[in-house]
Amino acid sequence: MPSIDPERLLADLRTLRGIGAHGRGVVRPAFSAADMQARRWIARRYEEAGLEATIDGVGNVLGRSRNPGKALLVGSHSDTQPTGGWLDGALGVIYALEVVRALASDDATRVLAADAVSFQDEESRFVGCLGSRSLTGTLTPDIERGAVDRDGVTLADALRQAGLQGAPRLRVAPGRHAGFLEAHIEQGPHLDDAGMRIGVVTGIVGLRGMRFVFRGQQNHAGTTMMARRRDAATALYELAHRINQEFPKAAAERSVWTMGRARIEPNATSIVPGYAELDLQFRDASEAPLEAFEAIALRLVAEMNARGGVGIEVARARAPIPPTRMDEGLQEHIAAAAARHAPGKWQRMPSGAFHDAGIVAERIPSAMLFIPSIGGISHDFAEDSRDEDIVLGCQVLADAAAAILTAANARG
Ligand code: HGY
Ligand code: MN
Ligand code: MN
Repeated sequence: MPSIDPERLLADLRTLRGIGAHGRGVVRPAFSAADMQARRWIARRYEEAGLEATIDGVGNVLGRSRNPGKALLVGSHSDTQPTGGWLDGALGVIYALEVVRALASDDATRVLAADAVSFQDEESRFVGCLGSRSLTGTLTPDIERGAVDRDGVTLADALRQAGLQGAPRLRVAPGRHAGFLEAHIEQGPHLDDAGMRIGVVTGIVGLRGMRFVFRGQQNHAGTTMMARRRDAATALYELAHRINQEFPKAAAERSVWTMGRARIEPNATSIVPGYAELDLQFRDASEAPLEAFEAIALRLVAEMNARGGVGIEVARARAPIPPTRMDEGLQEHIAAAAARHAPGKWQRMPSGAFHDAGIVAERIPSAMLFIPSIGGISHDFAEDSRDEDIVLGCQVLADAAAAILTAANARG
């Protein structure tokens, strides 16, 4: 079986960490100067590993193997959240590079074709999983049209600033890939709490987002009597409170919802706010709770609008991501490799985070491997994993990749 090079793996992860470094964390939002610098570096590393590297028209970096036969796509994303951890996405991107090099250095696997990829904007600066949607042909004009970030920068402007506008956008070649493997940090506490070292992902949550816009009347905070107010912020607080009251009644075991972005204008202590925005995001492993949450939110808005005073509009805040099952056959290869390298220290589990694999799975059989996140922390500069778990995860992925490709080529 192929052997990874732990020092080379850790060195490349640390080099990538240094691009956009911010204390212990990383700030490398999609299309930022740091993001594009990282992508150019990744492309060079792909070429040095013998792949044919391309940065495409939405910023995906694809390293295509020159070997014949069925290929395996391996990778993740190298863009980060505004306050990103150093491993979210980066782990799977560098694992893919190391798997390519490990396969190439073993006589039994050097002929196998592993393609490596770093997807763009998985973190939803503009469109969640923009790159994997584009590569798999599920990025519709409707999703792309009007994509704008939280500072009002449009996707079109970001593409222009990154020098990508007009560059060809790559698509996966139909029938080329036997599967897609994405390794990722768990970003939650389950593996770390259980003392487990490898997670074999069974499914990825689906996600929806809604944006509520509140239009009231701006006025003086001292002279405007309470009965006459049309306070946009008070309406926002009421809706948020009622969502937190009602959603638990429709929640399933792993349902989550977050209201992590709000805007109150003019955001001044002596002014009754006339305008407010609230973003709601909710996730679950199946569609039914997502449907129920959306219906509850719309019902609450209708009830508040019927009272008058502040008008509430509902807009789609992001392209929905459906819940996705991971491919059973690919899972078995990851599980077999985990049992070999971490006997008794691996488990099957769902993913509470969404991932590019959830998008790619619509076109190519996909599977994921997790390593533990220390304390379950992620989307925070404090995100971290133990070196020994990082190394173990990559070796398990390399074994699984070799087994999948060997079986795929044996089938012809
Ligand atoms: O939010 C997520 O689940 C992913 O980490 N972007
Ligand atoms: Mn991620
Ligand atoms: Mn993330």
